[in-house]
Amino acid sequence: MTDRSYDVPGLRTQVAIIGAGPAGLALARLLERQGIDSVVLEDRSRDYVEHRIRAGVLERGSVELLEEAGCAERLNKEGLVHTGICLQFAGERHRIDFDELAGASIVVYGQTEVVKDLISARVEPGGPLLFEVSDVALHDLTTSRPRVTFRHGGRNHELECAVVAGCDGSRGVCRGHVAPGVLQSYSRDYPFAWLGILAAVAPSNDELIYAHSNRGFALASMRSPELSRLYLQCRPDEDLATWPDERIWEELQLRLGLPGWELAKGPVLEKGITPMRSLVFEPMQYGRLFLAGDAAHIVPPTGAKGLNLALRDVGLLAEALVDFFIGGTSSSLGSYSERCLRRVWRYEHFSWWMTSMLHLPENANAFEQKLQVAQLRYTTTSSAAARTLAENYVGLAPV
Ligand code: RFL
Ligand code: PHB
Repeated sequence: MTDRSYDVPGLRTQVAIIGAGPAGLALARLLERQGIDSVVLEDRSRDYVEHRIRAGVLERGSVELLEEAGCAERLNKEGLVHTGICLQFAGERHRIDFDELAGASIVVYGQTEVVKDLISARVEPGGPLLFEVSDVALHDLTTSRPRVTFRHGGRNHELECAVVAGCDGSRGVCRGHVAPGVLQSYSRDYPFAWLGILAAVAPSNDELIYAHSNRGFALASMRSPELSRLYLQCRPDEDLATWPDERIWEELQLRLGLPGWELAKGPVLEKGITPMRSLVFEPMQYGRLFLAGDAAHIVPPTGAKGLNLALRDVGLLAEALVDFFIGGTSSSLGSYSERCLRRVWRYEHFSWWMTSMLHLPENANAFEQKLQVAQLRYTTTSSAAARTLAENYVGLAPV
């Protein structure tokens, strides 16, 4: 395409990064620290991106990547280190000890905070990051000089680059620029969703509780010593209006409560419904376009893997781009997709397994529920099975 109607020519960079979510922002920082230029284009406002409530669990590998990006100071101060989680079923609560089983821990720190830290590290030294851009389009991806056209501040712009990083999430535009027939998609939709709340109340338990119950799944998580994050399995077409706060607390207590253990309630600050989906696009490369994070794959949130996978992708992409721009070799870029997809499929399996084991099956199938309880009992009583969960959850499973 040679559309030359753009009136502000001349923008040039090494890597054009589309999307200022965790993937795009972390990639920009990792490249910046290696002296590689990038421009980040984001279609939402800074305020919107910084307050979009999503994930909350970081693997040690993700923490290390954020340290490498020079953005972990507040995370290391305020993040809550957890050495295990609880699995609850049949009225029993069992602990999976990550420290003992996998010699590792996780850190609870909201995605909102990760994004705020990455944005301030980018904009304070004046790194190019444009919010509220529109009409992003990619051109000449199969040449060595791709271009990105977009609108910003009421004007058309054109950005010349050597590589485009498609970090624009599951509803982004980058994937749509891959030639027809190149991408293969693999997906699974689940017959349920999560109703999530953020509440101004101290967490009722020191660790996360994943609860299986005959009323459906529930999860008690947190954001800080003063903020709880809680989820309930619901239908994908559930109407949020039918869930006043009082009903949510009642249902959470029914699914998470145990004799002598009550969930503490508090003002609900935010609520929303998250659909559940497994989806992978292969390959994650097309010419000079490299997809990363949710733009290439989605996992259901039960394994807490979406954010971690997005960061792992850009860790590999940053290394490959260093080899390309500084080392002058393109072999790491050439194997980027294949190397990412190994971890992607490991995490797809883990997320699907956790989801299938913990959620009330369609039509409350009694046979499947019995299998779930048998699997949960095995996972909490066999050290081999518990280790499988622990290794995957903390992110140490071989890929
Ligand atoms: P993101 O975070 O979606 O960031 C993509 C960015 O690209 C922007 N964008 C565009 N920019 C320019 N031009 C365009 N045409 C653009 N189109 C989109 C978007 O505005 C956005 O800023 O993807 P990234 O960076 O790959 O990060 C992935 C994680 O955000 C994601 O995997 C997790 O948050 C998934 N996820 C959850 N994961 C968990 O582990 N636990 C959770 O509780 C959890 N909750 C969630 C979630 C994902 C959700 N989404 C995507 C619907 C809850 C929700 C609602
Ligand atoms: C969260 O705190 O938002 C969270 C924690 C664990 C999950 C999913 C979400 O598996």
